[in-house]
Amino acid sequence: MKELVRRHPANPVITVADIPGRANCVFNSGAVVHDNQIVMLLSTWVSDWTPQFLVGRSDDGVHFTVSPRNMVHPPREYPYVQHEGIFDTRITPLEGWYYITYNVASRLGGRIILARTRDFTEIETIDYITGPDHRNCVLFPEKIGGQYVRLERPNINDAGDIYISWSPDLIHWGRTRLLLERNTRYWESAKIGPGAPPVKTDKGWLCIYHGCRQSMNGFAYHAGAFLLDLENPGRIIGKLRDCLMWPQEYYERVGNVNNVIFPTAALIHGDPDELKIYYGAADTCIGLATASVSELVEACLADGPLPD
Ligand code: BMA
Repeated sequence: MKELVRRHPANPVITVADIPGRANCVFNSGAVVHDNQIVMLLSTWVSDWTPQFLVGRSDDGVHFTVSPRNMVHPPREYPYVQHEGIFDTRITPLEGWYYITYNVASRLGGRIILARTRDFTEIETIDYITGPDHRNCVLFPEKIGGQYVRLERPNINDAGDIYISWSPDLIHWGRTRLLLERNTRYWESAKIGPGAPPVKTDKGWLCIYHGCRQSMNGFAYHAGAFLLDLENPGRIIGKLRDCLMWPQEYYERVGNVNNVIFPTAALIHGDPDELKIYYGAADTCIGLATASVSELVEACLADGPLPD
């Protein structure tokens, strides 16, 4: 397969050196375009392994300035334990807000919280929007058929498949259906989950997700892509057979958790055919890869709804 993505030569674009103070890692962080800048809600663990969410801003999508102010405090209710963490921020622009979802880990299982902001100066926590045990959740950037829509990964025995759910108000979710099962290909045989919030294209919703294979040394995380029908996003109309990316570079292969490429944002900023894919690398730093939107869409369609 032709390479559909190109890693940015400045990778990794964000490391702990960009975090004010002392941090162990910065990874798997959601991002959006706001005021013509790329704004990222950086998921970082400071030196005693306490999680913090910091705002990073960039004019070019490559060089980020990071504020030292922690934007989110973990909930006191639900048996939250600081060393288990809050992480995996995802951001969706929707109806004038930036809606943020993130994972709250707990010995009783992870849950997803919904929060929102207008401009990243303050973040308002709304509520839990899943029970346990859920790991990743991304919102679509508009209502479809009068309902809000999300993709999610229930975490069952540390495995996962991708489900789609619907809501009238972003709080109450239902009509949950299986969208894509793990193990359609070997690179995604152990678990899959949503990555970046879906991107609207003229041919469908382009979704960049993660898929894992289990090796003798643990999971290896890859990035993949599929395309959903615009009016009925519960229908896959194209899916790449191959993964888009797998851990190849040193910073993707070696870190706090080795062999992790975890896509978290797919943004159009400037060139309308260029997708900027941000991803956590080895649970330690953040990489950027670019791809042509039209090439990705055509490649998904060419491989068909489900691979042979
Ligand atoms: C997943 C999430 C990710 C992380 C990955 C590998 O379950 O927690 O944030 O990148 O594990 O550790």
